[in-house]
Amino acid sequence: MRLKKEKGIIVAFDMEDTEFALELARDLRGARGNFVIKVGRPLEMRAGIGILAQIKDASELPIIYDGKIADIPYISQRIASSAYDAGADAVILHGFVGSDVVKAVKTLGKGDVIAVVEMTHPGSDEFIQPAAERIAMMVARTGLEGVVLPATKPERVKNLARIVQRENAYIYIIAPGIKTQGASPGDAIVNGADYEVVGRAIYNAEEPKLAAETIYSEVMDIADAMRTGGDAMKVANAYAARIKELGIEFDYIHGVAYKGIPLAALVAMRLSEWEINKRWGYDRKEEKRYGEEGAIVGELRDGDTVLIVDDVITTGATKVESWLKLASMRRDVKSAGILVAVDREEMSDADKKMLARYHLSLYSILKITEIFEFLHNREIDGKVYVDDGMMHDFKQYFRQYVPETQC
Ligand code: 3DU
Repeated sequence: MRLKKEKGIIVAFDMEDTEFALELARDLRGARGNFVIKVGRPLEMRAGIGILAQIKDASELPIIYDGKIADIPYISQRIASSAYDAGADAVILHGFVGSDVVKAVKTLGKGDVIAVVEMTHPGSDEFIQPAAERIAMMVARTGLEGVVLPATKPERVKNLARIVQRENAYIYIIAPGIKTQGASPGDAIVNGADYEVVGRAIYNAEEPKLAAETIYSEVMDIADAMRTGGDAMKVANAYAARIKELGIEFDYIHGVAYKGIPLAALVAMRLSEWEINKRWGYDRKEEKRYGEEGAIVGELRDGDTVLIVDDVITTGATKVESWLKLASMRRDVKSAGILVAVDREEMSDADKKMLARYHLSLYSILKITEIFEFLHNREIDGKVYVDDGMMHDFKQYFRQYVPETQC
């Protein structure tokens, strides 16, 4: 079973409890979303390499053996060969060991080969990052099926994805570092990754299957809704209509990186068609030291009233961060509030107080409960997206994770 080049979640199985691993594998078999399982060394060392076949049988999903192989060609090839024989559909090796190792594993021809190009941890900047562009080029030229790039460094994902895909358009990109290591679901995918890797945020969750499905839906949200020009226009229409309906007054519309960026552009454009012609801009994630100044792109002026747009709101922390940046750039900047497509209704009282402290009123087009109620047992294009089972899971999730005051 080869991995397809498509969007999905790779669930990292780094737990040490074999029984729990098999239980989660069984659960993922029927989970809603596109999932792959990656077995790491902590589990393999406890359970033995036979765990690969057991997990594959239980889940019926593609299995990656993440041995992060980094030895001489002869030994690397033997490790990879054992993993394929044990049921792995793909193996992960380190790219920094060089092209002879990469080729030795590739010539086995027993399954996909995925190479680590750059890593998420700070130490990766010491030796690996300076060589990452060259590693990327080498692994893509060798014809490997996949590469690993760090989701915690979106600019690096963007640059390195461009390099590998210039050499090989079919190569898939997998990006770890989601949630526990700080990246948000979707950050890597909007920058060119195909799969995002999630470990602890799933297997340490109270309900791992539900956590996997929730993260999958977060990854797929607005990027998916805006896949074509026509769809993007519908989304922009909905934002612009809501702004008019609420009568929000503002001078400048700001898109929070990353998903807010196209939104700010599209909404500003749509509003201009209704003679509401405003300045707009967006976050620059990495500060530029020349040319256009610093942290944003766009013309923010002293005294501006700013409307912030983004796709969803969970805790509001990224919106506050964006606002503080804008407020520190110009004098007397005022807030017109935040407009999102979906309020996930997960904000705690402390989160709400934080928004109130900065006078950031929250507006949304839809609330998550409204979406589920609308979709419940409703057939759309021949498909029911929210059946009774899913509604039950959603309510359970809501009861468990959403602060009391909102239930
Ligand atoms: O942080 P998490 O628990 O979601 O696990 C991340 C997984 O991705 C874990 O299996 C780790 O070995 C792998 N990984 C990185 O975290 C960072 C890298 O640069 C490469 C792989």
